[in-house]
Amino acid sequence: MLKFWKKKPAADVRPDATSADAATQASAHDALASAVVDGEAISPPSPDTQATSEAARPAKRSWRERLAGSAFARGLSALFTRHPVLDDAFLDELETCLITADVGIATTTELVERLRERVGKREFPDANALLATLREELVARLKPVEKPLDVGGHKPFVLLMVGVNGVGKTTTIGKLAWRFRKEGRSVLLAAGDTFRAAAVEQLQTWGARNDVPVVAQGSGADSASVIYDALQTARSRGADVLIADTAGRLHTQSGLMDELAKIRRVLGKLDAQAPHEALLVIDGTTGQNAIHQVRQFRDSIGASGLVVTKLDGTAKGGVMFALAHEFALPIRYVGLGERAEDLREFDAAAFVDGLLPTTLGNHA
Ligand SMILES: Nc1nc2c(ncn2[C@@H]2O[C@H](COP(=O)(O)OP(=O)(O)OP(=O)(O)O)[C@@H](O)[C@H]2O)c(=O)[nH]1
Ligand SMILES: [Mg+2]
Repeated sequence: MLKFWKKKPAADVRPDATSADAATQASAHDALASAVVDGEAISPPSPDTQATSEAARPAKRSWRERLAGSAFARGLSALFTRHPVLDDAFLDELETCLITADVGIATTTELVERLRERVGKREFPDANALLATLREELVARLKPVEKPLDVGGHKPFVLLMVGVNGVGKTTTIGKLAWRFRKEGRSVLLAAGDTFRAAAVEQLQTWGARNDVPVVAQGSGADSASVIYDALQTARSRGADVLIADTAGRLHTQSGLMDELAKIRRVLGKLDAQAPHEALLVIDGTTGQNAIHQVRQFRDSIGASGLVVTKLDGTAKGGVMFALAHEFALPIRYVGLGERAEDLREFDAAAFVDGLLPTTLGNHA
């Protein structure tokens, strides 16, 4: 039986949620003798400044634009261009392409075998039909982890950022601060990376850029105490969201992993449910090692959601499928570049469309 699939247009988009009305005002500052709070008040962005800065920004880049350079996208594009006929050689090369892109053996084998069976039954009249099916199959594997984060359920909603060194935790906090402010939420940041003075400054720069206060103490301070103080401040000021930075740590360093457990314990004294989300940041260029990182951080500190960064760079892209296959953890956001608007809510269809070639020409 022949089946025809209509290829959907490449969906780039899910417009960013925009402002609800904003709310919170700074109120009495509570007793935080040792903490420094940068920034005066927690207030929504002024509509004027927002409009001007929006107008000055270049247009938001599409998922395809950002993902086209990945080994996955280039591999698939080359594959469909080179193979006019859907035969075993095509499927073998597809298999290699998926494995090389870090999709993982289990998912790749399952996916290619399903396609092989259908090619055998001559279900695909042409490469376009197979491409459409491949798209559906890939989207289906990512859909279960496409679960946007709702920060509206608690006030303040406490987000704890964790991950190994250099994956993009602090940058992602800056991007999230921008996003939440744009949604009209009041935000407070906690400089919980007390290892390096530069880490505090980096967070303060993002805070200043987004007009968001930062609670910090000197470097060398106890991370849990900074974050505890920040939660007290967030409560007293009626902030909507508190985002806490932490130092990068290897998942194998048990002492440092204990520090995260301590942060959790200490926060729990103020709010038994805090942190409401422990976001594990994964560098998309890491490949299969990402699986070990997620397992360790999930088991030791109960990471509840993922952010996969740097998918715009040399990332192969396939790690998203490996993560979705291995864990049921929601992928909340993906980093498609270094600018604030390059952090996107994860959208399975937009991601897959960004990886697949648009047109195949006249393959038959
Ligand atoms: N291309 C690209 N670069 C990113 C992305 N996210 C973060 N980066 C870059 O990655 C580098 C490290 O980012 P940080 O935010 O400092 O990483 P970190 O996890 O806080 O690092 P430590 O605090 O040292 O553990 C910076 O140069 C960021 O600009 C992304 O989505 N795409
Ligand atoms: Mg950092």
